[in-house]
Amino acid sequence: MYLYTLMLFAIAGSSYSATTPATPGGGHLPSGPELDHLMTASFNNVDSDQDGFIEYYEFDTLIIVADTDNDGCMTLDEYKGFSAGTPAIASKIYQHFDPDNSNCLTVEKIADQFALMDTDKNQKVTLTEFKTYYTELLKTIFNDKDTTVG
Ligand SMILES: [Ca+2]
Ligand SMILES: [Ca+2]
Ligand SMILES: [Ca+2]
Repeated sequence: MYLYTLMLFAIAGSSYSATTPATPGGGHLPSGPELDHLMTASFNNVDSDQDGFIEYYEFDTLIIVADTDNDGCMTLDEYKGFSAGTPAIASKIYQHFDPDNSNCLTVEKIADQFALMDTDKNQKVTLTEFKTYYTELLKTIFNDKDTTVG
C-alpha cells in the first residue's frame, strides 16, 4: 500500500513530462468498457438515492460526503478516496477544477458544472448526459498536456 502511494505521487508529479508508459491503472485515458465502467460507477456515486438521475442537491452532497473531515473543503486526497477513477485520473480531474491549486474544492466552485451536465435543462442529469459531459471532460484534461510545452 505504501509503495503504491509513492508510485501515485510519482505519477502525479510527472504528469507534464513526456509520454507516460502504459502503467496498469496509470494515467492513460480510459476507453471502451473501462471508460464505460468508470462513468457508470461515477454516476452511481453521485446519484445517492439511486433513482437514475443526478439532482442538484445530490451534486452538492458529493462535496459534503467526500469532505470527510467536514472542514468545507474537498481536498485532493479526499476526492481520491471518493472518486471511481484511478488516483491518477482523479488527480487530473481535481486539478482541472482547482486551477489555482488551493487544494480546496467547495460546493460553490463546482456548482456551475451541474448546468454543463444538464444539457436539456430539466434539472436532472441522466446517465447519458453524464457520460457526454465526462467524455468531454476527460478529452479536455488529457489533451491539456500537449499544449503546455510552448
Ligand atoms: Ca438521484
Ligand atoms: Ca476536507
Ligand atoms: Ca437533463
